[in-house]
Amino acid sequence: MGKTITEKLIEAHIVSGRFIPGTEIGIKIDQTLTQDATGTMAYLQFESMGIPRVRTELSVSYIDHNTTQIGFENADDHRYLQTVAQKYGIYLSRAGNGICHQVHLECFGKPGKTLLGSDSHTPMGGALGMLAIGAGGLDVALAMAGEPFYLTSPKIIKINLTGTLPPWTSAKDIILKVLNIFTTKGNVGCVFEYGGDGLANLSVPERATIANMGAECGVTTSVFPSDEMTRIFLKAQDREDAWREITADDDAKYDRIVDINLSELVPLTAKPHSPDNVSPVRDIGEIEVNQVCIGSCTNSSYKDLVTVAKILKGRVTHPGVSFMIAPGSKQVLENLARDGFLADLIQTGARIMESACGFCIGNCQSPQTKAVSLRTSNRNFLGRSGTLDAEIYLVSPETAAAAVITGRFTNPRDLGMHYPEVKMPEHFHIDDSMIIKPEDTRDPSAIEIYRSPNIGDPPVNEAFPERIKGEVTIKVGDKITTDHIIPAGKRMKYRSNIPKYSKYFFELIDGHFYKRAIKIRDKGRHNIIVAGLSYGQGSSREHAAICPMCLGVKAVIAKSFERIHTANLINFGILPLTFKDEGDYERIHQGDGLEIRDVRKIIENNGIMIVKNVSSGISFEVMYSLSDRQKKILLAGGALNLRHI
Ligand code: MIC
Ligand code: SF4
Repeated sequence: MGKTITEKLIEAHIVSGRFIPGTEIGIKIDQTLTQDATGTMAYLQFESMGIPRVRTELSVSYIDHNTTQIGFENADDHRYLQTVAQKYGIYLSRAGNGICHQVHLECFGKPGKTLLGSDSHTPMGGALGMLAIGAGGLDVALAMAGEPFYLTSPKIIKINLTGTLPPWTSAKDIILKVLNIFTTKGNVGCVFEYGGDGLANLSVPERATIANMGAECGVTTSVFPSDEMTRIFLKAQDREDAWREITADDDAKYDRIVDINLSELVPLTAKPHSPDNVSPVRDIGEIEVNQVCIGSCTNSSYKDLVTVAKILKGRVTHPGVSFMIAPGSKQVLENLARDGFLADLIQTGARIMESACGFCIGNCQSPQTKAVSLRTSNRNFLGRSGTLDAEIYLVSPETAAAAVITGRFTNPRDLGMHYPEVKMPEHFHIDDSMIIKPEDTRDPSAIEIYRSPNIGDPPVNEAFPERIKGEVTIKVGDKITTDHIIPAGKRMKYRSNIPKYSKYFFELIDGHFYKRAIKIRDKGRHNIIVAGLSYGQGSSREHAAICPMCLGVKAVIAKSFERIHTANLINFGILPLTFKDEGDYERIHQGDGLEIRDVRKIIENNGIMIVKNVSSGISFEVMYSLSDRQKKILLAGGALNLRHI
């Protein structure tokens, strides 16, 4: 029987288990990436493993998230990361060189390879025919130590693209259509594999926007074939030798096939506060726009920004709009400058920002009170911009540019212009001098790792208790994202300082959570979180599991969980449980006392788990899904504990 691309990639890397959807397999990881906000913890964990040099084909440490540098913390973290990279044989992409996913695509991605990254948008590498997966920092540290990465054999959904994009629509509209179909919940354990005639006109950067935002649907990853378009892109990057063809067999079998006719697409937007809240732009009405931000890892490629420059040439930014551009990488910025487009953007009044995450993670450029902000980024979760009552809409670069001119939400088709034709250059100007290579360091053993007061040791947990006895510290609803759980933005500089960062746990939902949790923990009782559907959407940040570990959280009971967050909870010794009867969610309240007896024994023997609500007297059954490997990790109190036993 023929094979899908996903099966081919997995089978070439499988080291344990068998590819049967729903069962756990281990795969060999060829490449890893980290970014600074998740990287410091990942490298502290790697250091604690006592391995002299990374055991991957390639590992890259990017500095792109915490580059605002208010206070000493970010700069100290950067220095730490640089010395770690030099000591352990890791490439370091310096601050200013660009956003990890864009730079990885340009400089390192290779068709057919596996890539594990401590960032949820790592699947962007799928645009090159890689199996690129996002994970918590500890899983990436383990991969750097040469250990396999474990995942559930996925179901494979083919997204069959036909037709051609009409003028004024682009890759963002394709992925917003996908989000409209699949939503942000219910896709755990699936891979999106793209195919169909519609691919013929989609360049790698366009595919990258689509693969990147598959993360919003919660899929394990998204995969594109490695075809002629891939070869053209790699050649333009002076890396044609990295190319090899990878396509699905004609008779490959998929779990589901969904057709999207590109010719029928119209400009789309995701309204506040979820990427799946999708509407045609024409249905929004001409509401006033206060801010436009173009960039992030999703739409910051050369083609995106040249399209914007051509739409805006000779125009002036509307007086009601603050207009930002953050090019995805130094390469993009430099090529825009050399080809004259940067001058056009500057003339328009664009505020040119560093090639970094910046506004996307709420690190800067928070909009005004109750602002309407149009962004080409991938997430519009409540509060992520740094302004709690701002209304963030996700749009294509074309729709963003239209609002820069008119100051209102505008269907770009109504601008009355010809749609600018933009071709990708046959060769980019390439200068990778902002990447420090392992071979640049003569004597790695002589490198002394830089440590600062903001960088602690990786926190340690105790073994999992015999029984859970504690309180529902908080009860939250559906689609709680990791941005709700532990905010980034101005708090992100404490990523290397867990005791400090933990103070902001659930800050956006309940400012008193921390004090309550400490009180319960200090009474020798456990904290328990109760949640609705799709708990832990969004980011891969393992701090959403490390901080609660330090606050004495032992279990999260939810209607359902997202993939990366589940793995992170287990890695830090917190038990993810789901309601057997979702109706029990209604019968449980914040402050209720809960008890699970013999919890270790039940897990060891695959027994039925009953939670006793001591406050109401009601008992209910919960489910857990743990492989033997995960049971060992959990019972040891986390993956690092298990390694050190
Ligand atoms: C994000 O887009 O939310 C982030 C910031 O890139 C995160 C990683 C992090 O929290 O550091 C992600 O996507 O995993
Ligand atoms: Fe950075 Fe935003 Fe991309 Fe996350 S989504 S990696 S914060 S640009």
